[in-house]
Amino acid sequence: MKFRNIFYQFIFALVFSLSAFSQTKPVIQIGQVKDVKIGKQDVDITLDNAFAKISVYSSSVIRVRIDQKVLDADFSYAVVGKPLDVKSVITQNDQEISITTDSLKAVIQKKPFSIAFYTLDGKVINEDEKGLTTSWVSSSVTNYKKMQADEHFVGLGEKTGNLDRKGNGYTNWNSDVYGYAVTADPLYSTIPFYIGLHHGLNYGLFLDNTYQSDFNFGASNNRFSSFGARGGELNYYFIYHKKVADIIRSYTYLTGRMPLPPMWSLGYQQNRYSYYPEAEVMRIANTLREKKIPADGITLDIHYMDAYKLFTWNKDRFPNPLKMNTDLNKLGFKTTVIVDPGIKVEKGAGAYERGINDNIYIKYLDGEPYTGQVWPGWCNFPDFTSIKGRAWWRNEVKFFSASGVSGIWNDMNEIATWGQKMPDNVLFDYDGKQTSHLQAHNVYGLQMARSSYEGAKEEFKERPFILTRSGYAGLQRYTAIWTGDNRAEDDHMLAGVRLMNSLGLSGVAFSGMDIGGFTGNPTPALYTRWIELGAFTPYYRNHTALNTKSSEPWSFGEDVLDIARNYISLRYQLLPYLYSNFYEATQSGLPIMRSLAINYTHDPKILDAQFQNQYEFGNAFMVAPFESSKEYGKIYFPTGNWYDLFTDAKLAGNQEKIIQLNANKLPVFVKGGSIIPQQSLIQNTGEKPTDTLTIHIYKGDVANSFVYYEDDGKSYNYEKGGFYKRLITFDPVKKLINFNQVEGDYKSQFKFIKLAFHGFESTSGFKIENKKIDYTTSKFAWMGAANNTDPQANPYPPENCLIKFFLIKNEAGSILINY
Ligand code: NBV
Repeated sequence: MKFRNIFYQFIFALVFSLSAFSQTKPVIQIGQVKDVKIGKQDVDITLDNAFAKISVYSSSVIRVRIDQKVLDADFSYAVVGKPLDVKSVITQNDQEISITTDSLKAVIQKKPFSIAFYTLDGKVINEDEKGLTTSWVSSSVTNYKKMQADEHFVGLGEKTGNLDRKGNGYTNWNSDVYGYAVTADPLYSTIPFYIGLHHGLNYGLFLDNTYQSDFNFGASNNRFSSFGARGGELNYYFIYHKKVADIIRSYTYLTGRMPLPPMWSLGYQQNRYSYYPEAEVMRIANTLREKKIPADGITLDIHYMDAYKLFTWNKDRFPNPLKMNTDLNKLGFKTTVIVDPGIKVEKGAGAYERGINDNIYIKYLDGEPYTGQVWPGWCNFPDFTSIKGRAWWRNEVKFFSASGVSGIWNDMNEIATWGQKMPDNVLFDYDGKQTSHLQAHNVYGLQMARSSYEGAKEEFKERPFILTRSGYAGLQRYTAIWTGDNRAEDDHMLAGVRLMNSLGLSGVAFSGMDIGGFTGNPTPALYTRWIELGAFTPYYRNHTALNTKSSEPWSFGEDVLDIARNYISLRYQLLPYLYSNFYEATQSGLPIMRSLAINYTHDPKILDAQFQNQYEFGNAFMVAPFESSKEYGKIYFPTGNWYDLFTDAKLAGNQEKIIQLNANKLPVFVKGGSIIPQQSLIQNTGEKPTDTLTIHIYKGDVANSFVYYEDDGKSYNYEKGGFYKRLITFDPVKKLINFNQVEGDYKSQFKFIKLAFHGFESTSGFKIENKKIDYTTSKFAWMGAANNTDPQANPYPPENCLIKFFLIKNEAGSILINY
């Protein structure tokens, strides 16, 4: 029976594709529904000109697959989440098929085929443009959606431009774009996932297709938004939730979430192209320590290699890498090294020969490995889309563990070669489904980063840090990403913020940009602004190109150094807050840098270009970045109540306010209701803070909570219960603060909790479980006050900032405080 079905399907497909070939029509429409097979959670549909499968993945996620031929076996480099067994009611009549879950309804019109998604109370969330629906032009497939009244779009990964993508079109084809313009497209990575907003509704749409893909959000048209790819299936996931945060949660359910990073990777990283020889690396590390600039990472760029050959050290520059890295470790630094995919073609050379022996390079049809030119000269490239290619690379990674390296930085993995024109006809294994460069290009970087991650996980003693330039949807499972070769210009600093916010909306929580700019030289003012801002980004790395001036924090004079030190110090004090936020990202996929589109989605002001660079850092801080040249800046305060981080000045929500800008003060505000843990200043994450954790509580009007998370920051013990986690809630209506019971068996490094209350002028009588306790009022200097040498450059401690605080024991059981 099954065989007969397959046979008929095959004949049908054959006749159909022959007829498609003979058609001379320039555009082939999907046509009408001819046959429907309803399963428990899915529907198979045969159409005039295509085959489709619609399946329920969860009550909020519906997957649509459409192809001109019978659908291939399911395969994805991005999606790891399996469909959940959920209630779905599927019915049909002559006109339509309807699929209803607990949270949405999909209606498929039969003549012609089109899909619409509705809320359960009948509002249109998203619908095919009925005249255009789905069509093919040669092998390119495109789905056209009706542009809803006042519809806006955010996300789509590493994309330049405005937060609101309406009126623009974008292409996904991973590209090496040295010193790119702030309007350039495409850049290095492909994440074909966006979020649509209209009428108070929001949905996510993820096109899982690795060919070049194109998105049109009403660019030169007012009829539709569209998405499509140059080949392969139209394979998309439609996600509907009431909150954008839940859309990100579902999207990262599908594409996976980041693993817990090592704590050191949240510290400050010092980098340049390139630090060498060893003496220079040690000079940089020692200077950071001497100048009391907290730091955890040193990064080695391509000059550490012997003639740029992968898996080698230049022995003149680095005679004993293991010793150097061990010495760095003793100073509290971890070493990250760059890797490129190109393996130099050189008879007798170790890595090259091992690659030939294991037959892992990408090839042409005639069996000759593809040869392209990069740093070392002519190179072959491992096929990271093959099991054996990845296994080979994982084994090569032993070279780094043997040299005491802690992080791997994957560069040039778009693939970048001189000339930038890699031939279409190079073949890739694509995990047993051999394909051409056209389909494999956009996942090459992802698979390289994956191989580095898996190799490092096997070989390194502790959690590795992986960084990549190129990637595809799902990259967060293996790696952090940085935004490549930006320029030392104000608009690049701001564009970088939007790039990272967009990455965050697209499932990537761990991102960074070259602080100070890669090409060119920043003015001291720009450098100052950038290094301040960097403290409020997930990956905090200063980097600059080969022929630029020095860019270490001490290179721009004493005033800049003081400010840089203050903000880096502030970052280190906020690590308990930051690490808890990273933990949250591992659980929910929510980013660290949060575009205001996440929490204030339907407030039209947040999409206004004058406020689009504002973002939240976790749930507590709102950062408002401005060009370094500006003297005044207009900030929008969304609903709620806000505090100036440095003065505790109160600011009402729902207002625009012009503030004076000051070189030594990044505009950062705290949301009323926030709960922020802070530790004492340390110089690197290997150093122990004092035994007291300060928890700042800002008076607000609505209840809030914070999941505090702590573990050893380096091992995998947390997987076996080696963590310390507790929910802290603050309910201003009930006037209650509750430290819930601790979960996990890790012993917190903090014995005491110092509660610091902001904005509570009129309170009195704090009680812990009926036991009245005293509290003191004090001038409480936090944030790098220890280094407050130059009051001109340093706004701390804040003047007029009276914070009431008291100290309690950090007990495992729940602690209830009322006032
Ligand atoms: O390896 C050198 C650089 C690196 O510093 C940079 O961060 C990468 O984006 N790399 C590109 C190679 C090309 C530089 C012109």
